[in-house]
Amino acid sequence: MTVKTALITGITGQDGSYLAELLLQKGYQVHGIVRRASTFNTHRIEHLYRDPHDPGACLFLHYGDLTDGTRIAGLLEQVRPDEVYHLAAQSHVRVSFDEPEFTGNTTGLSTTRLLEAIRAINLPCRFYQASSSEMFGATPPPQHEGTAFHPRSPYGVAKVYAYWVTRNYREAYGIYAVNGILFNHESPRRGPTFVTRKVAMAAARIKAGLQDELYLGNLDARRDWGYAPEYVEAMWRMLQQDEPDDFVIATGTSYSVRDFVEECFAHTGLDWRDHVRFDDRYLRPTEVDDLVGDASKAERVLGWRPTVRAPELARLMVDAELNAILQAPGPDEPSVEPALVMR
Ligand code: NDP
Ligand code: GDR
Repeated sequence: MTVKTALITGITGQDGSYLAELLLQKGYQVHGIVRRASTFNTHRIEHLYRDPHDPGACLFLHYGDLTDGTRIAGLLEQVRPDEVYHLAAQSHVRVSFDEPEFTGNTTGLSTTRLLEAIRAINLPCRFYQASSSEMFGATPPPQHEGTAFHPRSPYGVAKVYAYWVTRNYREAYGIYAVNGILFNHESPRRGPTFVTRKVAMAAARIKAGLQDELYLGNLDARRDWGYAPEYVEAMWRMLQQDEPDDFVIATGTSYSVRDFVEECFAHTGLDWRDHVRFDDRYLRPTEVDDLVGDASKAERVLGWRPTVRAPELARLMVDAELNAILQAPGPDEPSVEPALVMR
């Protein structure tokens, strides 16, 4: 049996780490692109790593940055993957208002860099684009594959560009390129500045007596929150179809930020109103008010169905934070991690 090879951009992120786990379980050889940082950024995939000299090693990491087209093309040529999962991005919506040009370059133009390299070297691979419900923005729910886009942030605008360039390379050059239009999905590995993780961490820390207050912005926004490990399964299924197509992935339910906060605090036996304060720094110049995805096409074609919804998600994220506090290293124990990309 031939071993399939996958290349993941953004392997050090939330989704990249779960996807790497899934593909390794399925017997893939997995290559990941990691950007060089002055601190270690590989903590989410450390548990998957084996020394590359080990004959059983199936995970290989390469330095690279989305803004460096020459390097991206060189890596595609070197690795020659069967499947490319393009997950890397400046993925924070609020930050995209502060860094709109950088966000356009990384979140938008990087998709063209990858697709153009695939076209130029005539690589017969399948390509997954991490598209987002943020593309729907101001268009009222429920949102599905045919819903008009009305992005409300530089991030959303960049994702619309990447969506269309993915479709264009599919139509123009026959590349097997798909858009997964994923609604918010969370986990204990979520970045700590996204609202779900920020709230789960704070609820646990307040319970443990490590902090007292939590500052948040708009509590009225509504999101369709799912569980990240289930969403990476959908990414993989999209690349196993006979024909390339685009799919919405969502739970079909919506909760407000306030609902999520209430669930997290109630799970620890606290009243959120005693601890949550408002800070307008967390507001966005334009907000996305209400997202509810209709994933019926994914259920019909991919056989994909979510099982975890926001209340359960809130509880499992708070439990993970409480466990992390219990297991935190003592003052004399080392807390450094190894660097995984060796050069
Ligand atoms: P994360 O923010 O957790 O991960 C982003 C990844 O991109 C990290 O590995 C990061 O590296 C990498 N990255 C950022 N900039 C660069 C760069 N210039 N060069 C190379 N790598 C870079 O995102 P998620 O895992 O949550 O999301 C994955 C993708 O899916 C993103 O494109 C996101 O926009 C999109 N998406 C996410 C949704 C969600 O709810 N999570 C929903 C819909 C779409 P580092 O670790 O060094 O920071
Ligand atoms: P979002 O996620 O913008 O939907 O993008 P985020 O968790 O940042 O915000 C969700 C909602 O919560 C409100 N909010 C706050 N948000 C943050 N981050 N911090 C706060 O203190 C706070 N207070 C209130 C926000 O205003 C917003 O309405 C995520 C990212 O993963 C994108 O990459 C992805 O494409 C979309 O989900 C789908």
